Amino acid sequence: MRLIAHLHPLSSYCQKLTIGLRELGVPFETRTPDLMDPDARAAYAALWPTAKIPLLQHGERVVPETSIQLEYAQRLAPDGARLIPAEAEAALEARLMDRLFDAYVMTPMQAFVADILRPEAERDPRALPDARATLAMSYAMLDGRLAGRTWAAGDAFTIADCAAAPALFYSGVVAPWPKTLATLDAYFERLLTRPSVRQALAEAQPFFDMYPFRDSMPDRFRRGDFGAA
Ligand SMILES: N[C@@H](CCC(=O)N[C@@H](CS)C(=O)NCC(=O)O)C(=O)O
Repeated sequence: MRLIAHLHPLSSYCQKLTIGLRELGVPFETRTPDLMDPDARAAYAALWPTAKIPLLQHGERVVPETSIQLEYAQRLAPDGARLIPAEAEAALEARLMDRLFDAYVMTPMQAFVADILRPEAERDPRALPDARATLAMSYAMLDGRLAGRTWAAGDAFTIADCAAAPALFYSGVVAPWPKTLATLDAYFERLLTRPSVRQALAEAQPFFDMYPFRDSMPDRFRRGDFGAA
């Protein structure tokens, strides 16, 4: 049965999914819904009411939400590859870090995009200061928690790293972390060496012109230079 991923390569959560699927070695096909077209959007929302991307379809089954999608895909992985460790404590740490990256990096990062796309009169004056404060807290928390680790939850690359790579890629554009957070900075550079991450970013690069903060993006990324593999 084919696994179909509805996605757009520029989207951070879609990158989280494709990074994870490739880490698991699970083959998938992609479809890009045209969410600006009312009929296409209604058809997409009929699959799952939030109409968020990405969405997974596996036969009759519709799987929403990236963390659940990756847990579902793990069941399909050949060779028993895992993104959520089998051992209970390690699994908790991977899930916790996945939640931290989603809730406290992705969410405030998305606030910048939502704000700039909104008509000026509808902008919430608290939105960006709050998002900046959340990111500052998160960066410091993550810098501490990542100490001594290769990947977000320890020695193994997990679901948390799938979340971390696109979250930090885009949050580093809208609100760069201070270079004094050397552990976080080194972790981000390590993520950029991972083939699954590089592939997701390379797939996004042709669409960077659509990204509202493209002018703040480091030149190396705009050029599609994601560092030494
Ligand atoms: N919690 C969701 C978040 C998905 C999400 O926020 N997707 C964004 C793209 S990165 C989206 O669909 N934005 C379009 C919209 O909200 O209409 C998940 O993990 O799948």
